[in-house]
Amino acid sequence: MPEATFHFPPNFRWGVATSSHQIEGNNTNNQWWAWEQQPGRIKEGHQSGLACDVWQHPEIEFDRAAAMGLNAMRLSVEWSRIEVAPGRIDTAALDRYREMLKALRERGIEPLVTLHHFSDPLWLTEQGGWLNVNVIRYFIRYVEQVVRALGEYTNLWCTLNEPNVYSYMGYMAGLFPPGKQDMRMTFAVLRTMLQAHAAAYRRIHRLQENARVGLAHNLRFFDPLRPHNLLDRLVAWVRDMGFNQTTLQAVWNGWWVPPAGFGPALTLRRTLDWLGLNYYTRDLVKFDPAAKADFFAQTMHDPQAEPLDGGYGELYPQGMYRALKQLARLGIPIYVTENGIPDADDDQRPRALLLHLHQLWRALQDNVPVQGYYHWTLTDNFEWAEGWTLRFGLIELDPQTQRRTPRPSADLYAAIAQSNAITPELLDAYAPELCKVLLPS
Ligand code: IFM
Repeated sequence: MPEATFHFPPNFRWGVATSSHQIEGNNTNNQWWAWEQQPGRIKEGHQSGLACDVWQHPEIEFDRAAAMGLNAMRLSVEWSRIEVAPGRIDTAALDRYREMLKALRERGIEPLVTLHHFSDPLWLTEQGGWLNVNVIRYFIRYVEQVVRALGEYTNLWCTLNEPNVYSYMGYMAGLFPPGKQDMRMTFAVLRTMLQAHAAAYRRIHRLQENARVGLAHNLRFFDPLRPHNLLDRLVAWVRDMGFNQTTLQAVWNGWWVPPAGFGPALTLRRTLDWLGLNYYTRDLVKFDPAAKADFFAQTMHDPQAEPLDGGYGELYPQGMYRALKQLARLGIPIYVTENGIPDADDDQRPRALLLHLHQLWRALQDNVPVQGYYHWTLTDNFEWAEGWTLRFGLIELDPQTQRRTPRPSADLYAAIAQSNAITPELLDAYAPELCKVLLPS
């Protein structure tokens, strides 16, 4: 057996990532719950319902994570539970989150708390949501309450999850609430979200001296289908600007770039202590003169690549290395705040996990300052417009009975976290075909 082992740095964070609406259950006071009640919005008419019942039984998840040897967990707090009506704070909800963070600490797990992960209180939606610029003020008021209540147990904060996905899916693709298809609104929402991020960044630092504040950015690759075709390259570049670069340019360089606008965004500049990378897949992009509504681009997946469940994308682990190298230019710590694949029968996940982590390891060898990896996700949860049809969990969940069954990749991930390494034995046991690919002969 070959001997090479891929070691990760001491103190590397091995975690799982989750979000409130996807796991807590009965989040009836937010816009997603209302959206799920509308026929035709969610695949197969699914609803979040009790989700993973984490609001009532968080210890089930925490015990599982601790038993796996994980030392980190990313979770979000639910604005609609905490601020039940404008300015009306439910202190019992905040206490509940305090108990949760304490319980994590007692298990040796460091919490990374996301303040906004796709769900908005209904009262905010009724006031126009993120199209109403007052939202910045409301968001700060809520953030202040959360930081005061939970600051004893964490200093690692993620202001927003994937503002690019929230604005694109809700205002361009129309697949998330409020179901709009309007480019002007899309970028108005994105701009407001990033302004709220910057304001939250400052407020958190005022409240907590040692705070470490970042945001989770979904970076997706858009590669030209025909690399030498100038028009394919152009439309791929436009996609990359619209989806990836607008956010990064604003919060790092303090500059709005098209199509989000053009000009200074000075108050946003350098509002990151760290950056979260949510990496999943890539698209190939082809110029198509007929696709006017899609900015003359057709997107597809590489026919040679392994497709993921439910048309989610293609297996493209090299994207992990490319993304980390790209983000390394910022010169700040990076957390992989999400990565995983939908794979109900777990026939791809062990291999995918190993391949993605190997690419992360490669980036570490190039001195990219990656501090941790949060797998999406611990237990199957409510996958937004895809309902329960996509299963991202290391642990399988039957949402009806709440029965949990660990998939083989849960054991694999536990073994990696515990040894802080990918060993030849693990490769051999979980994906022997990779030994030839990854190990020196
Ligand atoms: O489930 C989502 C998560 O809420 C945001 N990032 C992508 C995940 C998988 O699609």
